[in-house]
Amino acid sequence: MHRDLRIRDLRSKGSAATPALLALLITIMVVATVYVFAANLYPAPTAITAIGEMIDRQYDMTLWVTGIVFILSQLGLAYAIFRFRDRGQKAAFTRGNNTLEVIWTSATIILFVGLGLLGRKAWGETRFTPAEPNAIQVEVTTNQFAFNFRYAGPDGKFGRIDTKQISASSGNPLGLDSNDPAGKDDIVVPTLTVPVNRQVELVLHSQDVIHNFYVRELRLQQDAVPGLAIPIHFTATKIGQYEVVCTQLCGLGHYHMRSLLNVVSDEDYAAFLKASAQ
Ligand SMILES: [Cu+2]
Repeated sequence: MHRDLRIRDLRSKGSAATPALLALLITIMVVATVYVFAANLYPAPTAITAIGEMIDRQYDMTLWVTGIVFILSQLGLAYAIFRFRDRGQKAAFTRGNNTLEVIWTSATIILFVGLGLLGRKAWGETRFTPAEPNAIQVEVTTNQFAFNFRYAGPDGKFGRIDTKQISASSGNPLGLDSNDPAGKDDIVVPTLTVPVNRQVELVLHSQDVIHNFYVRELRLQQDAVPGLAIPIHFTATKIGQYEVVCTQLCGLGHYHMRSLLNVVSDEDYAAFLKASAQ
């Protein structure tokens, strides 16, 4: 009995300083993270499609939900670190709490499945809904390290491609078959020009490795894969010039694989087609 008491007295009571410091650091990290998002330090460029706005709303909703969970869980962690610090007490064994396990597992499932269901429209509109029949067709061909955009020209028909005739140095980067009259009026340009408020369907190709077509303002990003013709569509609602970038690390020149999207008025689009057809 006498010996036990002595041992208890000698046992370390622990220090409040270390857990207090860790709890404070976690709280500062939470405040700093919330500030970065709340102050909107790095705002995304304004979306120029209706689907882009839908995606932004979905993104905001996801950020709110995950933000609240992040704040509560991190502050809870800070509280637990300080509250249950070593005070020299005997450690208690616990097998956990099944009710709590069920509650937070179910809550996580409901949140993630719920967000997925809410976001399905924005996703499905570009991926599973085919383009309107009267959408403007543009073929996008990527290679190391450039984009080429092909319009069907006045006849409305894309000419045949003969891969043996691909020769960027002689002005035929896509390999338009010189024997196919439908290809004679095809327009091949390094930048994409589209009219405002008209649906545009792009069909993505790659001549070598996997590239990507990404325009931030369209909130549209799609890989171009060799051997595949991948359709995507969009309707830009704001005239302007936007950057097209490749977001796949496609080789040494990847960093300068970029082009431009010009969203123009109907008149300017007609003028562009006319000027390019010559
Ligand atoms: Cu690329």
